[in-house]
Amino acid sequence: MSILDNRPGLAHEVEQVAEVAGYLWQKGWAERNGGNITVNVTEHVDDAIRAMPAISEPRPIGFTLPNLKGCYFYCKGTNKRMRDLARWPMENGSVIRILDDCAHYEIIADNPVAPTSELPSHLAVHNYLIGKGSNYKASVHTHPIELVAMSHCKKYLEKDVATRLLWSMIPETKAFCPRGLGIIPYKLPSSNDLAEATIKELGDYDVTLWEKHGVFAVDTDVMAAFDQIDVLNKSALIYIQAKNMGFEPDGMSDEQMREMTVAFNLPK
Ligand code: 2HA
Ligand code: ZN
Repeated sequence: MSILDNRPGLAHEVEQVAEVAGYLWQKGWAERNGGNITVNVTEHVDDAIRAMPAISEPRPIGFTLPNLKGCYFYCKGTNKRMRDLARWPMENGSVIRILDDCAHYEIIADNPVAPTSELPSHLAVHNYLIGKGSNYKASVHTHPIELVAMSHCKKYLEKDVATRLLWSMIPETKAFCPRGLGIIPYKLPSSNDLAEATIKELGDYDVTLWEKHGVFAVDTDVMAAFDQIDVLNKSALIYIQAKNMGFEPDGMSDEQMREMTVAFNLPK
């Protein structure tokens, strides 16, 4: 028996997570247990799920997150591999219920797999998204090689320098990542500082670059969040290829960027 049985909506969400987990591994962005994914699945929760007994003791989140009252999340498991999650999502992740105090959670299905080490930052982000009335349900953290490499250079950590460079490599990047790439100076992984800095940047960006670590992206579903990271990293690859060929790429001109921004009705 699985919580996914006879629940096509919920099963689809988890299948999408598994599909994206496979992509992260294939791209080389998910070494060992690297990266994590959480999805707010509350809209798929029925009375039978609400009545399901916990299969773990209540555990502290580390924050009190008032907007998460009554919410349920599918979370990648801590220390689990994306490449394993791709095949067995309910053995390498679990569904959790936020308790009414909004400070604790419990695991309800299918197995007592402890959620990701980045759970406090993921849940704080979901709390923030709900608070601002966003329809975003998914957050993805991963280690895309070329974007992380760029984060080792101070020049690309200045506000919107990387965004403008990456947008100018290929028209699709601004079209499909219209809010650009926010930058977060290095912070200890899993720390509250990292969570707070991420939330601050998500006011202006859907994708943030954690210096010398990875990216954190949010969107309506896990596939859309992955796509935003993928188009940015594709641009980074094009930039690096040009540099490897021995020249600095011209990039699209300001006029070409303006023309496209108007034609596709993108934010300025
Ligand atoms: O979950 O990537 O930042 C493993 C990580 C932590
Ligand atoms: Zn990480």
